[in-house]
Amino acid sequence: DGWLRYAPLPCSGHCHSSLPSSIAVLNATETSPVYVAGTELQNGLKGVYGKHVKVSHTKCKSSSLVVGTLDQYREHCGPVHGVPELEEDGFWLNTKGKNVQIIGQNEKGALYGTFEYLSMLAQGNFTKVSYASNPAANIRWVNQWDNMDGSIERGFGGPSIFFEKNRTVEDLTRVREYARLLASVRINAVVINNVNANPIILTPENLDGVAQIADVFRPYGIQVGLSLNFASPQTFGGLSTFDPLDASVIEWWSKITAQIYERVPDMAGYLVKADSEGQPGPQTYNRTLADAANLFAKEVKPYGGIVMYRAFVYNQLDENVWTDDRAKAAVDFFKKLDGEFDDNVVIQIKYGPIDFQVREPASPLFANLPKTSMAIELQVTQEYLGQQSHLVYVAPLWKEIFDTDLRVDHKPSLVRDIMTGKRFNRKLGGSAAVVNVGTNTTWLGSHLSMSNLYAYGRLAWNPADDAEEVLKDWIRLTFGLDRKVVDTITRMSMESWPAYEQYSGNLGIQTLTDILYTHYGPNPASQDNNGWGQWTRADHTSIGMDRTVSNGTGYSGQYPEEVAAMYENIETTPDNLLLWFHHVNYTHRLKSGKTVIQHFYDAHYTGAETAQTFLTQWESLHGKIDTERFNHVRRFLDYQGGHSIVWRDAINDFYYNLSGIPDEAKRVGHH
Ligand code: GCW
Repeated sequence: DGWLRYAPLPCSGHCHSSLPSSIAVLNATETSPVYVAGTELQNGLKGVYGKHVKVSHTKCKSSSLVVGTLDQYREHCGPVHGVPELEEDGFWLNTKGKNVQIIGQNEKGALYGTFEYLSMLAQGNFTKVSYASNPAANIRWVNQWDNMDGSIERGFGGPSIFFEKNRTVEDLTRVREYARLLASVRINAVVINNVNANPIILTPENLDGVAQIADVFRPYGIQVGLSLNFASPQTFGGLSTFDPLDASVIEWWSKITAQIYERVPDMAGYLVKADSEGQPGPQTYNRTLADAANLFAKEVKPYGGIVMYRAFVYNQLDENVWTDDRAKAAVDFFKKLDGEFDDNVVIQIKYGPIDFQVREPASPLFANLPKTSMAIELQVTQEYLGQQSHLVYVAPLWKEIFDTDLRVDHKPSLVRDIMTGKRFNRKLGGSAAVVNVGTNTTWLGSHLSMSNLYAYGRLAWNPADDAEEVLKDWIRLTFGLDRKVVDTITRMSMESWPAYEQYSGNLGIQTLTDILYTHYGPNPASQDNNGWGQWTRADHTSIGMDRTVSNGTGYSGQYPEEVAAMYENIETTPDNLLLWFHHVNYTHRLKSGKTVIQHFYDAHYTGAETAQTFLTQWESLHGKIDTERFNHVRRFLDYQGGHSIVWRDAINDFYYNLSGIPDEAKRVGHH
């Protein structure tokens, strides 16, 4: 149930009389989101306050709560008063009047409003409110990297809930539960198969299965999308080519698209990873990435679908070349194509230019596509961030990216306003997060990681929301209202990303985790001497990537003037991105006055110390959390405390051995 547990709360004071006793649901069709809203209300009120409420479909006037769309309201209940203009998927929640009104611009909106109301009640909040809430963006997607054999790439919560043995699964119970969770945080589409896509998703049997999955998601207002393998016409369709401009290829994709939409008339669209990490793409035929994106865009357009085309395109590089830089790849590939993408193409851009690292500057691509729709790509699954074995609340990281001002044309240009489409007046925009839930009962593999999924949904709806406030809602819904529980989990969570950064990759070194195989645990040597381009360029005397225009890779020049100037100059580059932009001696002094190497040593101690407090903080909650969850979380935090020491010593020893510079506090090399 995640945060939708509807755990019992005591009903005190006017509680019972403030709760609705009868509900009018303005749509009697069982598969409609408004109907689902009614069921959810019934279950919620029963679960939280033990109150049984009757549901009717027409008795508008005599019910104490009405849920429906604006149109349904007018039809069944008469004119609506005081509701401001609602945007697509928006809702109006009014608990001030005689009866509670939950009115959506559409059915989805009504369901979202219902979950909002239930979230208040489940947090014991009886404040009288009346307000409208509208989404900041229309793309609020999640991606699952589920393989057809049931494994999940970078998934840490067990096998797929969608696929097994190259087929879609029969029992869709978990799919329905996932739909419920996602709808409650206003996610409106899910791509169910891995971006490293297997063409057999397109067999008739599997498309029938996709249709069944879509049927389960639909009542929750969630559309299904599919990842495509660019070479499918050849490897799966038997054509001699997959050239995106070849007539037979275009016809093949038309047929496939028609077969899909016949089964899933509201399919959200396609997600495409091409010319990336060995995936086939248009470059095989010297076609542009826009040729590829537009091929699919034209196919899904008549059905109202969109194409999410991933910006994650880069080549293997040579570290001996000082100016080679993977961080430059996205702008190099895409900037020149700005304006050439069809209007239902959205470029899906990872938040930073490399790959979900613990610290990256915002991708400069956001500043370079004013005539193209964009969405940001985030990860809920903690691929590089401890893989759910470490507590890392990631929302504060996302917020730093959202709030970065890229100063395009010397005007305020927050990433959040670019990605939502606001800054450049694009109709489409928003976000996609790689979630990778599995069949594990905790969904992601660990209870505390669910704060990231919850926060993702909340911030997809409103990226201006506060990460800590969102977290507190999640804690209350998940673990109850006890003050100490809320304060403790808040503190641990808010400390977690900074701590993880301190012991796994500080000063903008991006990450020191193993990048070659597992993406887990310390391996500072793995960054260099290979073609992946996640280099630290560490040697005996110095470290960091010189990404300046004057002396380095030129990456800083991909940002608009003001931002470029800030990063170009070592004096104005923030310490937490120093080694991202500059190559310096270990003895270089930071703004704090410390040398780089001493900061490394100290930060690894501080980060590990903080991580070691998580267990004791958690243990102070003994008796306040059910034994099962208490022990499950306890085991992870115990492990994290130990692993943070492994991290600390592995990294500190590595740089001590490399630089030969002693630790002023005489810890490193002496333990
Ligand atoms: O982060 C890297 C991962 C790959 C992933 C790729 C991508 C799905 O290591 O596992 O492939 O990024 O985002 O496409």
